[in-house]
Amino acid sequence: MKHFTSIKQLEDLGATLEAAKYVKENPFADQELGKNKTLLMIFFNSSLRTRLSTQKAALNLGMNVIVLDVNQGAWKLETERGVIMDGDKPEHLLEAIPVMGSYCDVIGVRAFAGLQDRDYDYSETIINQFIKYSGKPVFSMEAATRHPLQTLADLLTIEEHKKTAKPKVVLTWAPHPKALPQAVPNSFAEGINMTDYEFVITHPHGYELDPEFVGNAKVEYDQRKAFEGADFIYAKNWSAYAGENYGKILCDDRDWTVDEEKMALTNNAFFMHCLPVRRNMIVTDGVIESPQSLVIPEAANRVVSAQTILKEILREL
Ligand code: AN0
Ligand code: CP
Repeated sequence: MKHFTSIKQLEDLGATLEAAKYVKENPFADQELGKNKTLLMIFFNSSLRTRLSTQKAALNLGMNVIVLDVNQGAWKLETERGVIMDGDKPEHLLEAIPVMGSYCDVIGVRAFAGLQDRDYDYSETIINQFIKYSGKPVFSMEAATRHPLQTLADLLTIEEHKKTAKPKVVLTWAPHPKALPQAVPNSFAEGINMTDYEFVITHPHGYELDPEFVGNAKVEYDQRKAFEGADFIYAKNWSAYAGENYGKILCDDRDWTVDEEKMALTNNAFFMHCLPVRRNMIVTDGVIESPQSLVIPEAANRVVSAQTILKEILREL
């Protein structure tokens, strides 16, 4: 594997999940693989889990790790080509990228959608520039449209907890005070559509995701109806994708918070969320603290997903 920006790049999802299970049971089996190799992790946005779990995964593989927070301590970077740089940004990404590439063997990039310009975000301008100009393998630590390391951890978590071969998985929109990208729900939908699980997406009118990611999922606008018989509830907020409303919050519908009453409609479903989560907006204290909540093992699986992908990348260096 050269670059990893989408779960769809996995040739055989089943084989990758098996590889992930091996990594989980044998975290230090490949310590020679990353010896004298350097991972550079570049953050344009904040992170807790991705930062720590990817670093831990690289250390498990014997790699050295450098972390750069672009907005704290580095020169402010211009990202648009053709701009006359007379403003507050002293350096262009087009120099910074090959320079950063010269200091490492593998690059991880976190660059969220700006939510201002859909075409700019959905063409993945920033991570694609890293792929084009760094000369090194690049993987996404959440880019504008996808969060594939999260998705791989989510798929592994479902695989580990499912009680039937084809569980009913429900992706539900939930309220949040700030506009958030569609990357996590897009990527989750992309991943679930690679399985044969029953898949339902539920959200208020206006929050339809890009049809490319929705695929054959059933879209149900009645959240309670969607929850009926569900085995997994995957909650996430996202801002609007469609047309003029791109990046906007259309409603602050607190009726969509995942609570005990709605979970009672499910088949004793597990609750999942990628974190960070706003309690009593997205999900009640009672649901996230219940025995059915998988948020902690799901986050722990982020080490496993990062290590599985890094291993693949290192093998081809
Ligand atoms: C981000 C998002 O929704 O994309 C990161 C989630 C992993 N969440 C926030 O900014 C709160
Ligand atoms: N789930 C996730 O990616 O969390 P962070 O934003 O804390 O990295």
